[in-house]
Amino acid sequence: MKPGIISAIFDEAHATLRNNDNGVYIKPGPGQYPGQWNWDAALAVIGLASIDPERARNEVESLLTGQWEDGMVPHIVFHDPVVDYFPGPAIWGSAQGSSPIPSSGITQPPLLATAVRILHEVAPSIAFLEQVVPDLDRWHRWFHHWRRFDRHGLVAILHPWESGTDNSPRFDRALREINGSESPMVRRDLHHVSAEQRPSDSDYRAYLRILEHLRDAGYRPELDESIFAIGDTFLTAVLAVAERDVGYLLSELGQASTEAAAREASLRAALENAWDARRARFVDQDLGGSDEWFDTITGILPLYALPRHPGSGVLAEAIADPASFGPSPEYPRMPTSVSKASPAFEPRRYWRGPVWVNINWFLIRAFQAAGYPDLASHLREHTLDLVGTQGFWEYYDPRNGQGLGCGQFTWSAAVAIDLINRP
Ligand code: 9WN
Repeated sequence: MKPGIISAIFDEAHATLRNNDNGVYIKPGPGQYPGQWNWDAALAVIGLASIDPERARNEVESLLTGQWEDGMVPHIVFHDPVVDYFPGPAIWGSAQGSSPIPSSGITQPPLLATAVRILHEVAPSIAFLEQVVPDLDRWHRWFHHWRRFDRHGLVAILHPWESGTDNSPRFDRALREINGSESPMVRRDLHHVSAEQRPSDSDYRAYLRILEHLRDAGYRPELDESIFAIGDTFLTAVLAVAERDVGYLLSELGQASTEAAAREASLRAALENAWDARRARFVDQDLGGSDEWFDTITGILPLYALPRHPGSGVLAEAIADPASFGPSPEYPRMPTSVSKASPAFEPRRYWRGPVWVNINWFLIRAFQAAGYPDLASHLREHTLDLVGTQGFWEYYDPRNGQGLGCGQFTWSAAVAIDLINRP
């Protein structure tokens, strides 16, 4: 890619982050997402690390202002009193609970410690680490306390929104068994994006029912009280790497990191156990007891935490395979979020087929660590070409690269900056 094109992408990306920045937090996108989302903020920090470390530090601090007393860092922190988003703070009802400011009552993939490590490596600040590392460590402990129902198993999510990959087909079985909520529901997302690119109404009714159920249980139900519980390979992999990184950050502070190392080892062991040799994928643990399975990108992503896994070769092949996740004449953009061979594949619907560049970031880092430099650098070039030709969208149609969902999207810009500055 020519240096002129790279520098144009970089400038546009930086401008996008500035435009979405309201001074307190960086919105995921201009209209649709009026709050601070958890893993979006972490990706923004990764993008800003090398260009505006002070702003990146403030983003971390902002997100942590929403940390609950028990350690959970919520998936949305509502910094603004009036929010044009459904479900907003009144529905979550968490302002009266153990949250210091209005927030959702669930969490999201814990990428923040990794983001803080990347930031620290570029722009070290021990004073900043002293301030935030204990909170990151507390959040990680929260996962082990509340979400390792089976000490040897994967980290459980209790709502599809916790996965970050909301309407992925991997949740279809569980959602089918949930009676949708009949509470008033305003699909504000559809004011911004066409319905065919978003989760369905019946998905939303189920999301709302699970929310209500969790809210009634004070957001801390026992496993047998949960109407939705999935051991999530992807979130487990993100946490395993984040445990490594919090261990590193603790050691920068001269503190013992043995507990973080033990937690990391136990998560890695759970991921090893989640490898399904027959399917050649990492497979979620459906705590509702079903083995319905779809071939989704999250079956490959745990390589990010286990780069030396013997399955790495098969996973690399699947990413490049035109019949599954790789580019084909009809679908030249890659990788699709669901295999094209899967009956669940829908090229334009959210987490059921489109290309997501935040996912590409995890894959690039995974294949670099796993010793597939050609694949990693192809994915990197392909991703930069996608954002360079189409702009920074939330997700992309694999048939023609058309941008879908929300435009001017923060994490797509942040990923581009990181891929440029840390190739
Ligand atoms: C619900 C903000 C978030 C991302 C998620 C993505 C989407 C929200 C929504 O947007 O979810 O949390 O309203 O659809 O699925 O990964 O963090 O960008």
